[in-house]
Amino acid sequence: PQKPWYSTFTDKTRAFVYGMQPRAVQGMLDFDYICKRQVPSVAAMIYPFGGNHVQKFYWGTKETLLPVFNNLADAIAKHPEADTVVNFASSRSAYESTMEFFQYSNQIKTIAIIAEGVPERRARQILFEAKKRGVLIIGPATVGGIKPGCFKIGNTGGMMDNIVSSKLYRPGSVAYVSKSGGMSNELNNIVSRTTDGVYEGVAIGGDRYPGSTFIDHLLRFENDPNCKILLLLGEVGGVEEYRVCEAIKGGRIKKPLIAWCIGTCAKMFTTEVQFGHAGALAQSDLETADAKNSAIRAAGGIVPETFEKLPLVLNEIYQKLVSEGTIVPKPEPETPKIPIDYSWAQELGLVRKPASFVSTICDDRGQELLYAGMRISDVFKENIGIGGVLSLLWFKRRLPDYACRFIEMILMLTADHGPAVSGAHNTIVTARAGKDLISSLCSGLLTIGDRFGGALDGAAELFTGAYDKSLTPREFVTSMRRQNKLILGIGHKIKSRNNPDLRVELLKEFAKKHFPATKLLDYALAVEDLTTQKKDSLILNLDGAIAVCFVDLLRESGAFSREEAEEYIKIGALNGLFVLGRSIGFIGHYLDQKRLKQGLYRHPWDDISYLVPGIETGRAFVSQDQVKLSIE
Ligand code: Q5B
Repeated sequence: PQKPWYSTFTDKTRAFVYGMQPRAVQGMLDFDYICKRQVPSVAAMIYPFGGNHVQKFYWGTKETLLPVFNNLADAIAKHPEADTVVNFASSRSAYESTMEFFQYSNQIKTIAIIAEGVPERRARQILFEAKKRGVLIIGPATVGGIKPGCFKIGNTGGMMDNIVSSKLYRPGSVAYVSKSGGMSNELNNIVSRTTDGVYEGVAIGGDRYPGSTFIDHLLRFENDPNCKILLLLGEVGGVEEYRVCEAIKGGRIKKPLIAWCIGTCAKMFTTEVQFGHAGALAQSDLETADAKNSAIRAAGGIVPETFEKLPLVLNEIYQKLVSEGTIVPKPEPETPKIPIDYSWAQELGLVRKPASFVSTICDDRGQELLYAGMRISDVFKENIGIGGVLSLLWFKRRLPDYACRFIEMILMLTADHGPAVSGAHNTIVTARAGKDLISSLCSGLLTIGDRFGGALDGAAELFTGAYDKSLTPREFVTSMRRQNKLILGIGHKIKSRNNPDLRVELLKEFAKKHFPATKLLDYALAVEDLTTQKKDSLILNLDGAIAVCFVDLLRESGAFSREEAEEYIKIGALNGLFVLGRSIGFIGHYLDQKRLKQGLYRHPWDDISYLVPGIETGRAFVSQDQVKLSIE
């Protein structure tokens, strides 16, 4: 059924929200929900960027989907029931988007324009077009309006607890119109405390050329039989209040109209004052708040002595209408429970839940990033270096300076060892296969393990275990041989006693010079003495040297308890050092290959021994038996 002309919003009103404003949309849906609306007031959002899609919102405590259209035509076609637009377009695009909506003025009957700073020329063009097409404009520069139990424009009314405390979930008898959105919140509060509540409230916006004015809304309220008291909050600047005076005098407004124009303090200034709103400047005596208050009073409106007395007057008029039987107070419905967002409830300290993650090393929530409690600015002020940062993030503590320098030394020494090692080789092959940096890096990193670069944890465990069991180096070597196991941290493909690994020498030298004790290093060197007797290449390699030195650091620096030291060996912290250091080199190899524009790598046939059963390989004929033998 056709709604009466004065009833702009009903509990069936459906709207398009123009612009990506999920918070405002959720606010509208929450309002609908506590008003017990059957259908959400937002039919769809219109957002010109991206494709048509859906977005998730809450309907009470459950979730629901709302469509987002990237063009008006689709939205209009899909939702012929929507006659209202909440236009969140910026001041730059509010004109164009509103004009576009006018093309559908056979369907769209109300447009709220939220943007501030719409050029006055544009505002007047909108106004002209709206009149021509019979579209009601609320705004620009407005929060909108609210009709309890029916419809809320965007962010009007503020947070849900505010809306509930002003009882905006059910209609009262007082309808107000103001310029200011902020002051309309104050009116919601005053009206809810002094009467049976707000019937409808509209903020027309503070610009010089609002799309609709006081009189447009007051006449709607006058004609609406459910509205019993009219409330006008005018302000300094403009002459719209005089049109209200004429309406009272002419008998077009008969209901009690309480009014106050704010800005009476302007007279205390020696010059004219421009208040917060663009239109809030008296350009003649007629436009002062005092003049307008007097005129309304003279016309028959009820104007209190001061704004502070407004609640009193409202209450008096309300009581009078109740005693006359014009207003019959309705039984108060139960205060609706507001489903509050989890994050807000948590901020208020109302809920708790066990976290899915626990994190103890870093905190990015505050103004400043914290590494294990240390401000990122202090990291630089105190110049703790990458060793210091690593010690904070890996071990959650500051380590002595020599320990930080030792960590940095490890990262530098492990950074690269040429293109021939397994990891660099893989990185290079992957880069040449056209893959990206991360894939190439990962491909290199995935080769790190017991044999290549990832022997640190194993070495630490083996040497420490043997040392703690008080095995002599010989007993240790023999027991490993008996178990047919290689000693991790021993042996190198190219380095040997005769061709020592200088990196290991540098490490040993540093540890000997700076560490309080090097018990594990000494033990490992004694093991090396034995293994190199068997083969020159069975030296304490880089992995082994880092591992034993790091155990010495964990145990002897005084920064860790014995349990912590054991734990770091067990949980694989030491391999992390090689991984981190060598990533530098792998990335270098990746960049090198890309710079050199190296093409796809294919391994040469002559470097592969094809031992395929019964097939002439071109080099030699290999029989089935030979293959079997070579496999065995
Ligand atoms: N034998 C490293 O092998 C290598 C023995 C051993 C007892 C051992 C081997 C090994 C343990 C793992 C380890 C880290 C595979 C190495 C690194 C980073 C790098 C790399 C780079 C970089 C070398 C010859 C004879 C055999 C073996 C015996 C060998 N290792 N006995 N304990 N550990 N080590 N990995 O040279 O009787 O003749 O059969 O697995 O610590 O990855 O630069 O390249 O910076 O990138 O191929 O430095 O030592 O020796 O296998 O021919 O063995 O010695 O049982 O005895 P090779 P093999 P036998 S550092």
